[in-house]
Amino acid sequence: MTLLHGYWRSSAAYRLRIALNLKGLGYEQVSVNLKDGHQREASHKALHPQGFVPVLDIDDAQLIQSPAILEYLDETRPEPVLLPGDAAQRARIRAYAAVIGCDIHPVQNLRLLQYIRKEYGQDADGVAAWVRRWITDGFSALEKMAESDRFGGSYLCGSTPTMADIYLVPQAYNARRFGVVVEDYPRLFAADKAARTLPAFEAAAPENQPDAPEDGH
Ligand SMILES: N[C@@H](CCC(=O)N[C@@H](CS)C(=O)NCC(=O)O)C(=O)O
Repeated sequence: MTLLHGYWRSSAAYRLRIALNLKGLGYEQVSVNLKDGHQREASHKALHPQGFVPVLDIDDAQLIQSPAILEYLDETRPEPVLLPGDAAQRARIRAYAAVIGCDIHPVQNLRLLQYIRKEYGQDADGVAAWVRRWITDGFSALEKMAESDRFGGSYLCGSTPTMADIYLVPQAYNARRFGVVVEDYPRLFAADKAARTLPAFEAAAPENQPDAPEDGH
């Protein structure tokens, strides 16, 4: 049985839910309540030394780090492929993923936001302004990349959903959560919308997870 240790609102876990759904892989979810700090408990750190989600328990291995896990899934279950096309297209898809996964997402991680709040005396508005600052910066670059892309299609980097969309959709969810107007980035907005109509993305949405609270917070 494949087990996903995640959290309804974790965008890195959201990426894996989308990929598992796209590939038609069944899995059960173990909720690690980030809000209550369960990620820092010794039992979870035994699985993930950084105290993060997700962890994917699959094929008798416990895998960490969503970029590594997505590549693992694509290597072991190649259909449908998440990194399609020639080397140039695959490099472009990885570039979209890296802008989000390396440059936007890490500066809005929960532990960082908690640190800013505590050590730099920021309230919820100050923290949200910080998050918006870095999402808008990254989204402006992504929008320019999408404008100049030769790979076309309804999705972010081509005519099929790829790893680029797997990173975009959770990041766009977070953007909306913190008050970024995603419509200001027309290509990103269109790609996010197109991907979210697919059942694999819809089923992976935070509000559709078993551990999502009824009030959505
Ligand atoms: N690079 C890691 C990032 C994982 C990550 O940032 N996870 C967040 C949730 S999206 C987390 O567990 N945060 C816990 C915390 O900040 O205390 C990955 O892609 O797996």
